[in-house]
Amino acid sequence: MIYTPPTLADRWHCKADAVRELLASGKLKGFRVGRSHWRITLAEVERYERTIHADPERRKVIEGLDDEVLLGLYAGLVRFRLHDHTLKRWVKRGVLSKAWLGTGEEAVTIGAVHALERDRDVVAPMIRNAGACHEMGMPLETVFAGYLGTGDGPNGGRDGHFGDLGHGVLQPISPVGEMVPVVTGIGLAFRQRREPRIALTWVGDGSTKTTAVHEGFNLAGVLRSPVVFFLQNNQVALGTRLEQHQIDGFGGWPDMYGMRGMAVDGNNVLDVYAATRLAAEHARSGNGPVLIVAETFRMGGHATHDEAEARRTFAPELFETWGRRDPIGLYEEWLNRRGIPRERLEEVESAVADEVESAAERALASRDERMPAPESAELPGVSAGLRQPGLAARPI
Ligand SMILES: Cc1ncc(C[n+]2csc(CCOP(=O)(O)OP(=O)(O)O)c2C)c(N)n1
Ligand SMILES: [Mg+2]
Repeated sequence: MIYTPPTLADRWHCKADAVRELLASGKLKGFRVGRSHWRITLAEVERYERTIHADPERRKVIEGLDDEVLLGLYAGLVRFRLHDHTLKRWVKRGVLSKAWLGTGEEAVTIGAVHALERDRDVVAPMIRNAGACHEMGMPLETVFAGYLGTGDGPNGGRDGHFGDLGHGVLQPISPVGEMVPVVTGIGLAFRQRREPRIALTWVGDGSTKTTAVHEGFNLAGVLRSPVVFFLQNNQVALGTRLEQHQIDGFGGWPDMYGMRGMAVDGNNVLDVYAATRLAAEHARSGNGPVLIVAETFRMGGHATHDEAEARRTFAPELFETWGRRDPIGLYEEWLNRRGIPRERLEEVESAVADEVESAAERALASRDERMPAPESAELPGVSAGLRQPGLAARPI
């Protein structure tokens, strides 16, 4: 049975009147409606509820959440999706050449970040976790300036990878998996300085095939580094499906590295939140690292350039199955059943849509005035070193 409550997720993904209204009001300028098969079902709503009740410890955490936290999680999910929509729009309009999106996987990022002590913990996002930037407190306008590569962006327009340590966000680097040993080291530094802080990073299923991941997991396990690792299994790495690069799932991995292990429904923001809270407590109290395996699905391409190929990578039914598990639609339904009226959710949605829209407009407006001078791409010290004759003459 197809269940079609008037949720925000539905309005984004099918041609409902509300979308036309939002478009007419100018709030979602240039927004394109798509993926009409993203419909949550009653069976999935019930499954969502069962997941929340499955683990007594996590259930207790969820039952203790007040409306402020619940709506904060909701706002975070909406913000992340609209952040992605903005990037997609910019690609369609030729503002950006391509963008990497986390659409459909938002809960793994938002639930995890909200469970941290955001004023002292540190995160290292990968491309699928860009929402960690704004949820850790980086202003959206700065984030958008980062994509535009303008001088007012987080790294002065030097690189499309950005973070801000002031907000506890490490700047990612291109080789996947390399953040695992880095956060392990950061965790060790926290412990040596006796600071009650933890580090958290996400690793894709494909990235688990890199040496760095195994070195980092092993080191973290052996030295009991206070780190929470998320293994974000979205069933694919670029164009390689999970079963082409992994045998028997990841269930045995935490034991293999001597870490506490947890498995979560990556499309259930409450399950992710509760598991991360427990994992963070475990790591913060000196009990060592935790590896959380989150099952989710990449609803689009690796990036905006290969959407069509991605559609051919999996059977169409798989997109339908996961479309029925839209993390925002299901959470809206859960919130509503818990007694938060739809009007309240629409207010939050509307406020976040305004916030995203005006941040994007301001970032775009500053683009022409803020293009960095070419020489600003040099990093003091580092770039100077590369210019030294001895180094420059030796190709690496
Ligand atoms: C060490 C390394 N190898 C290959 C690449 C090219 N690359 C970028 S993303 C990616 C796929 C990663 O898949 P996964 O870890 O599952 O993350 P997902 O994209 O699914 O979120 C690859 C192969 C890279 N950036 N770094
Ligand atoms: Mg993957």
